[in-house]
Amino acid sequence: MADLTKFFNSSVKQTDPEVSTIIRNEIKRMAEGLEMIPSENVVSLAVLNALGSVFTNKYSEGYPHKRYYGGNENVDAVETIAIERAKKLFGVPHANVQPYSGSPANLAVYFAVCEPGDTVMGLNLPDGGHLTHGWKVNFSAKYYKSVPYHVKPDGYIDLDEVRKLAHEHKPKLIWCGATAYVREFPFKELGEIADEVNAYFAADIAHIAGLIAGNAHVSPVPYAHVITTTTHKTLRGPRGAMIMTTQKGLSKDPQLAEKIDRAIFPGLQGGPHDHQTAAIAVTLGEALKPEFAVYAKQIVANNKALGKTMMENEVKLVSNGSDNHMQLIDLTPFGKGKGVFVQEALDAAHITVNKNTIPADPSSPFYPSGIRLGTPAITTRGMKENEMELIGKWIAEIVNEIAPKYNLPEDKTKSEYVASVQSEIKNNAVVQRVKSEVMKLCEKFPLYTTLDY
Ligand code: DSN
Repeated sequence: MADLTKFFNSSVKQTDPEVSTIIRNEIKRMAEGLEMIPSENVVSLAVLNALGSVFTNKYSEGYPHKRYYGGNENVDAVETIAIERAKKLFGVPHANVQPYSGSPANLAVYFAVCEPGDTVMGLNLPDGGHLTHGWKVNFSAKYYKSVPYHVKPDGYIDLDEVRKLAHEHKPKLIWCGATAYVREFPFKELGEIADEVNAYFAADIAHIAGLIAGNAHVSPVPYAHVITTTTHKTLRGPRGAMIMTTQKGLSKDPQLAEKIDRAIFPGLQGGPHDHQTAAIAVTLGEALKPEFAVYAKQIVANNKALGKTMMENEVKLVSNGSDNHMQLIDLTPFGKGKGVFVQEALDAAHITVNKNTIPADPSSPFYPSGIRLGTPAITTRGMKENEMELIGKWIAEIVNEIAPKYNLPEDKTKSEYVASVQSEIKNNAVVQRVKSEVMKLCEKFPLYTTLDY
């Protein structure tokens, strides 16, 4: 293995061998495996450098040129660059780059436009929606009245249901966005429904921000009032988030951008993470370059090739395919709650995915009946359609080998049963063979090609 630790880890190695070893192990895990969790990516060395910069030492409550602390001239400069680049990249009049991550960004939207008890609508979590869009255990359903909408059996958002529920419940806020949705989001149609009932329309583009930036997915900017996104998924930046207010949002409420800013600080957060802001600025600079659009389109092309190969090899996909960067494998033809076994087997073969609910899942979120996977990180490593065919076949082999073999007990012994079959799954001959093929492929596509190591 190339010794990436020389670049990433030399100071830690000198002072803290224990943590250094763990970092080294994580570099090895990433380098020798296919990262296919669709919300993850591989950031550039420039982003890593900015994230590991001295900006982590600084406090800077407030916004550029309006701070509560001294010594912020460089923080002002870098935050201003991040804001201007976000505005340019997405074509919006206002951006806030301070949210610590996606959930706080979404919380800030509620804080800005709703009062506790107001009605809100979002995609139901088991149908692919996000916790913060009104799932029952989250603040978004504890402090607001949540009316979830669903997808149809074909995997597309049920717009007739959304319209019916919106007219019946008159929500203050309607969310569009998801963690597990494979079709293009109907921003225009949902924006029209929100307008019919005078609701705010918020597009949470966390998963697809990079696709939108690279013109590989329709943009919500003409239709939404406010847009939230994380910066670490397809956008390929550090962990972090942004909230953008659109011209439509400012027309509905000229104070909206100010309300969003005040919701983040002083409403919810303290000092911004300036090292994160610097890394977001670098990320947005990268996303503004023409090669980023090539990357974004390749993510989608790779995902289509992957889906096609899996389907040709007897793997059932939710919605029979995908428009974006992710696929959802439906394991119900093998029984219910099989996601845990297939995740375990793919992990052992160095293909990292996550078990996930599928629409109308007959099992539960902890023991779901699906697998979520996608192409952002492996596309960053330079893989193309030919590699997707190989990977799709390997995944299909493992699904067809493992899913029929193991059945989750109905009673409370589920976790004991899963633990008892772990080592058998890991040592399965198909899993072991795929693992060695995956490792050979990974050698051809190093994690960091620009590094001289
Ligand atoms: N955890 C993120 C994801 O994996 O999609 C959503 O918050």
